[in-house]
Amino acid sequence: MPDTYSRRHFLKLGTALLAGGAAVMGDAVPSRGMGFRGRAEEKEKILKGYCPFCQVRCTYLARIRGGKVTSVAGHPGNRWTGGAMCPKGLSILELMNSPYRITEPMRRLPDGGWERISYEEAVRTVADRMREVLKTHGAKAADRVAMTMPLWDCRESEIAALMTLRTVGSVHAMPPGESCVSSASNMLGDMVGVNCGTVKVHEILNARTLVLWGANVADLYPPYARWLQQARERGVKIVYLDPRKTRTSLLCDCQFRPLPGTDGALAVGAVRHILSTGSYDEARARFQIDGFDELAKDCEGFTVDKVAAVTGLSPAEVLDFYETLAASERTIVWLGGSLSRYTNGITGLRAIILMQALRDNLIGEGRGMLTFQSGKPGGDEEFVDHFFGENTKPKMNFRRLRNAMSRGKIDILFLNSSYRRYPDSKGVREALAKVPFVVHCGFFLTEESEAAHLFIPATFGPESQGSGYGNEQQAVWREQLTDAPGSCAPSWRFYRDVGRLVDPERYPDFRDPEDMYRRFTELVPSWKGMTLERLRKSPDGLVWPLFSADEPERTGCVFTEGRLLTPSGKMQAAHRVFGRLSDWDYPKGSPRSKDHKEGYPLILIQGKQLWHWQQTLTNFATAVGQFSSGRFISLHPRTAAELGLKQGDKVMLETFVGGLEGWVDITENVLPGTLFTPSNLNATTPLPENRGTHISSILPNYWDKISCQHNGVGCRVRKIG
Ligand SMILES: Nc1nc2c(c(=O)[nH]1)N[C@H]1C(S)=C(S)[C@@H](COP(=O)(O)OP(=O)(O)OC[C@H]3O[C@@H](n4cnc5c(=O)[nH]c(N)nc54)[C@H](O)[C@@H]3O)O[C@H]1N2
Ligand SMILES: Nc1nc2c(c(=O)[nH]1)N[C@H]1C(S)=C(S)[C@@H](COP(=O)(O)OP(=O)(O)OC[C@H]3O[C@@H](n4cnc5c(=O)[nH]c(N)nc54)[C@H](O)[C@@H]3O)O[C@H]1N2
Ligand code: SF4
Ligand SMILES: [Mo]
Repeated sequence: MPDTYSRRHFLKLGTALLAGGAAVMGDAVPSRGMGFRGRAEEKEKILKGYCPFCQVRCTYLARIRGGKVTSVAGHPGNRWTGGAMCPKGLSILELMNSPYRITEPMRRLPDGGWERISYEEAVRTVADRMREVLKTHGAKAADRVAMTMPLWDCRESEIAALMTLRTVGSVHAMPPGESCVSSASNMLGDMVGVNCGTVKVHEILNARTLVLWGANVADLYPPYARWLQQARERGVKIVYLDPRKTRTSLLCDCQFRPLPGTDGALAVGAVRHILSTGSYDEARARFQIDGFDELAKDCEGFTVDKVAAVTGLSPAEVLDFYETLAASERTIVWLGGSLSRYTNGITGLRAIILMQALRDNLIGEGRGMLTFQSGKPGGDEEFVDHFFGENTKPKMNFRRLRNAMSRGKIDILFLNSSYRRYPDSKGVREALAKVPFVVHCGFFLTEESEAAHLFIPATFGPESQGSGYGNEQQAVWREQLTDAPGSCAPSWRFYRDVGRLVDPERYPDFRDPEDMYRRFTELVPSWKGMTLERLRKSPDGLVWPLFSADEPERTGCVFTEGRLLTPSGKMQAAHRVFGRLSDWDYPKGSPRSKDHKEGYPLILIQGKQLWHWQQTLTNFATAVGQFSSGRFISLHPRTAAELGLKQGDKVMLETFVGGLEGWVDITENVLPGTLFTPSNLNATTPLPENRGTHISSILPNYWDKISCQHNGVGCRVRKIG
């Protein structure tokens, strides 16, 4: 057994790296040995920043000469990434300098064309429009203005935008979470009292078993693959649950491949197995779980045979999985985003968390849960309320906003994201067409700009300073590396300028993100110790919260008092709204569910690829586009044979909502009866390898009680051409 990886050792390492990092950090310093002997003002500078894309939040060191960024490389002092960055993040230089980038604001003309306008005019147009809505609707204006939010370039942009909405009283900002992992974060919040990971990634080195539950770490968080490698070297058993073989499969000791959307049954069966074999401490379980007495009854139907029939695993495999869990003293479960992408996801997630609680795997070393997002650091609401007064209004979710748009009840929509992130994106597009004023902040001509009346060119991360946050609950700081081209404006500036025009009395006149950040640390207690000085020095940021400047970071288990962080210190086995384990059923629209549609026998999964970031940006970069294979549709050899399809056949992939074209890729990486296709392609990129009808256009508008869903629906494939 590996000896316990000491937290002290980890902290020491972190501090050493931090000290090393500080030598190059702080103010810009000239780099050595570059072989140039330019004038003093042309000296090369090295500045620090972080990648604006995924939640790993890789920090980097960038070289700048003559005001231009010449290179970006992962920060070697980053304890979470080990100095790595993935190709998506590195494509930022190409994206910044892309010839396809739109760098001036544009207004839609009556004939459908665009007219270039100045930044000042764009800001004035938006502010006038907001004042008009206020004049016409008074207090009701609040429900006529809404916003979709991206994973912003920095937190200050996000806060600035929230405040702009508040100038008309609106709180209707749609976070990406609704189409991301909010089922997982809500279940964790409800059951253990924190809406994100309960440990940091390094804790997996202290576990005996690591379960990657739909967590395709190697493709989705490449810099974390090294943690899996290290864990394996230390003898941690890595078990991967994914219907698909991926790059992560190579890093694991074993993989189980349940049919898509059936993990919940497997997890409820695990709870049953633990209870029926007595492999738990009853006194402790009763202490931690409210409703413990009903649990056995709730999962009694989920016998090994039943679970095997549902998941498509053999009874021996199901038992093997359960016995691995029962034999493990310390288990960490890493929840993949895909668990949140099925209408039955919340029940499965509840069962996984209960399974961890029963085996006493939530509190203490080598135990806990990791997720595929960072959780939201507190303080935004406090901060915004400080200027605009306390908000008591409930927020719409996107499902309601979509209805409101369709009924002509929304006058202004700030579209700061793709609309293709929501299922039934064609329906979303139709709803958008009913909004008289859509403002899109973006970078390229996309489906979103086609839907907009005003286009505001935004800046890429390195073109402005600001703070961000990541998976390890770490906040990071980025310096501005270079000026943005043309009239591109960072979102914090655009929203500040609009907000100041609409409501100069209340909207704070902050100068830049640094100014806002400093005010934030003064106002929000949990951020008091997260001083900008400390943040700037650190090579990988600071783990929140820090209530004072001399407090050390907390990188261990979040349950420091030995109890859960829910108000009662306990978790509920069942929930009034989210249901109980006995509610588990196939996901909506699945060929196996009661409400399935005839004629769509295959199960569809779609997902992300290593070299692409979400729906939009990297589709415009050749550096990553070169790895793209367009709209391929992976089918198992048996399924392909049954359908009479050959490798490379051109096919139509159809759900009951619609169809799109692709080509057949025959591979055992997918299960018989299922198919996989990538989620990133879009229709307007000039790069043919990334061009295609977006997958959300054929996904039904399904939601669970929390979020919208992307996977598991029935589909069919037929040959064309
Ligand atoms: N390369 C890349 N990495 C990213 C992103 C990106 O756009 N590109 N986005 C980031 C963001 S915002 C997020 S939220 C995360 C999360 O991203 P995820 O939502 O987790 O990513 P997916 O690729 O949709 O799914 C991950 C894996 O789940 C598997 N899967 C599908 N259905 C099931 C199922 O029923 N059961 C099980 N056990 N597994 C299933 C898929 O085969 C796939 O390998 O990724 C982050 N990382
Ligand atoms: N079918 C399908 N749909 C999915 C997923 C999937 O796997 N499959 N994954 C889901 C997940 S996990 C997520 S997180 C979402 C992500 O969905 P989105 O948030 O829509 O992701 P992107 O495509 O990255 O959106 C990029 C756009 O956001 C805007 N933007 C980016 N940064 C800024 C900024 O700083 N300021 C402003 N004003 N605008 C900015 C730009 O217009 C840019 O073009 O998609 C979800 N939707
Ligand atoms: S892993 Fe995530 S944060 Fe790191 S470079 Fe890639 S996209 Fe950026
Ligand atoms: Mo996401």
